[in-house]
Amino acid sequence: MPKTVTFDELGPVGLICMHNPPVNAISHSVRLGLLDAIERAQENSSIKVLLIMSGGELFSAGADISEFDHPLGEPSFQQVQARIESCHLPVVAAIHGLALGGGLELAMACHYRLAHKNARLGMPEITLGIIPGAGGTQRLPRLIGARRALEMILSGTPVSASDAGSKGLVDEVAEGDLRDAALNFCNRLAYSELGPRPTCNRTVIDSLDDAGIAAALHPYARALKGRTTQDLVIEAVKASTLPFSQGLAIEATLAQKSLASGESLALRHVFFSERESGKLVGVSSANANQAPPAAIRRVAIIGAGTMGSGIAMAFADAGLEVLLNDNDSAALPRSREYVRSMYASSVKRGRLTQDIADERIRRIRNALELADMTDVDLVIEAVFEDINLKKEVLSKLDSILPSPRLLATNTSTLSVTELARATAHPERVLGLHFFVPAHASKLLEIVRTDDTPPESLSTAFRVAKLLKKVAVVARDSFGFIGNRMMLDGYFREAEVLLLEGATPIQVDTALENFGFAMGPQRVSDLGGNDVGTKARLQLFKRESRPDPYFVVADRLTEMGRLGQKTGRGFYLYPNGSREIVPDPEVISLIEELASERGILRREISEQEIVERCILSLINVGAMVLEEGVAARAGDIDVVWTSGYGFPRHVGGPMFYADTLGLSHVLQRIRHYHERFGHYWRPAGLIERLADAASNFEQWEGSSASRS
Ligand code: 3H9
Repeated sequence: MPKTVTFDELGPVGLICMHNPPVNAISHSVRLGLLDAIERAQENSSIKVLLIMSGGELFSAGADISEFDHPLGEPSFQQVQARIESCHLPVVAAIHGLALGGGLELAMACHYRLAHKNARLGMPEITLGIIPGAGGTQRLPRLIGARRALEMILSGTPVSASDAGSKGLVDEVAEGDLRDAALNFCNRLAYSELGPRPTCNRTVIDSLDDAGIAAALHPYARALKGRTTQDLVIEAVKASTLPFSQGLAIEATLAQKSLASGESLALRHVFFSERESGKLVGVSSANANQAPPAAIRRVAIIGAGTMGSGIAMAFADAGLEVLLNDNDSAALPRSREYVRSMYASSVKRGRLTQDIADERIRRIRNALELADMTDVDLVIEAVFEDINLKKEVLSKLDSILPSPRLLATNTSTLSVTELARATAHPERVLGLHFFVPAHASKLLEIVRTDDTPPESLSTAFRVAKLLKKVAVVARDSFGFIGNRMMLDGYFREAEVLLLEGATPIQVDTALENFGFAMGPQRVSDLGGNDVGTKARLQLFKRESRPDPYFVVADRLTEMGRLGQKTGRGFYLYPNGSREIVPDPEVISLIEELASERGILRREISEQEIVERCILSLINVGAMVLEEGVAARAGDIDVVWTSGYGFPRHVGGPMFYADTLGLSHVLQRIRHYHERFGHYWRPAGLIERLADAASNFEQWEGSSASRS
């Protein structure tokens, strides 16, 4: 087995180097290697200073998260760190790339820290539902103060090396070659009076009061809604003013509590599912080069509407050259104006400098003819959702662009198979389903057909990685993964609940309390009720659905109540405000639609609203899975947590179903099936798994899911 930690003697410097690709996670073997190297160095009288560095792209991404399901093997982080801190030789950490979580905690246990100017340092544990449990909540306040430590841990976002330097987290920021700078630093240290400088012996310069805690929490109030990890973080950081060993013991108890929490299990599931979803089913990372992706440097976007312009921005943000084409002569200048205004607003909010915005705008160039597209690596068509128009554009592109370069359609409703087969090379046409706003939304659904080979999927995964989006593959079908579950499950149930007696605000509040970023009716109003109506009309050309199916939303569209953009939809938005105001007229309309269908309205509890909306989401999700539209339950969870506002800390609908227990899920679905009939028919997969006392996670690991 390759060694994950090496030790070299470089004059007075003992160089300990971590080599644990891909991210130098501090797994059991690394902890063992570190301890062993420190012991060896201590016994070597010619060594005066110890230097800890890493090979590869980054210092360390922290603890090995895959070890969290079992008790961590010895030596523990604490044992390794105590050994470093008590070492009679000064120990220096030299950081490049990233030092995250346990990686930064290791560096903080060292006596001195250097960071390359491009390095970033952070404590992302909160994003995994845990607290920094390897001394981070005790050492960080000793280095930068309790208030700043709390802010950094709550944010979960890394800081730059220069920021770390000004906070006192690192002693020196190095330019140029880090190894040279670090050896230079160590040589100076070896011949100076400065010796070991244990962080644990420092005192915390400030303490946390209620006002400080409230101010630190404020920016994350939305992100942390419904979460509990932050309470454990606060308790641990408060304990940093106690003697070090006491604080460390409190941290250890709280860390265990956080690791065992449902929130952490769910967030860790999402973390690994997001990485898994960007891989071909049945192809491990090691074998991925069997289907090598094509290089992507220049792309072309056809269709310069809001979606096409957003996609162009996504590529420009990623540093690619973009050609934008539209057959409407007014569309290109309009798009340029839109792109400019979007970037101007980013500059105004301090997210970009004007120079960077200008550079990105320059990357998007207009192309007046489709024939200009010959030297691009990928074309995405985002023209009007009309099957004949899209067929025409794709087959023209197919004749212009040399094969096997990828042709993608951004359709959300049409048959990708039919579009692909309109060209001479259906194997190179697939769906890239972006979500609005395309440059900012995290999810990219990759829609494959029966003709799509692994190479095309690999290239699509590369596109997602370039754009820093999470990719999920869906088989071509009605609504793919996300919209099918939204329309046939979640949103449909929300509409039926309206007909049965709930009000829009009741439904939205119930689901927002469950943890959704926004309730379904607010989402419809934001996106435009007309947009939903048009999409459903297109989808019905593939498959129809029986009444009642979005009768309220469609009637609102007919009435011109399109949502926020017209000031009226499910709610009123007086004077262009984004704040919702319930409208009695909408209730009357719902009553009328219910009475036309003979539905008796009644009081509906919040619990019933949540249960029905979430169970219907799970039920349709199981159908999507057994039909092979999604390859993995985890893929569905990624779609819903990254694209549809499902709370990450609940893990996604399929993970949540496992948490509830599938026999309970089935029993409740059967209950609603008896009450409401056919559309609550339980998915066969849920029945089979519940009968076998199994769950989605176990099914995923079995061969049944792959057949
Ligand atoms: C912690 O430190 C707890 C301590 O406080 C207390 C302990 C007691 N462990 O994301 P990528 C894998 S908690 C194990 O695609 P990128 C990942 O699964 C930790 N595996 O690359 C993937 O594997 P595969 C706090 C990890 O370049 C591969 O590495 N740290 C870990 O887009 C490549 O990952 C964090 O939360 C890990 N820690 O992004 C940081 N990290 O190839 C989590 C990654 O088999 N990591 N893997 O699919 C990240 O944020 C990103 O991975 C990183 C690289 C930015 C580092």
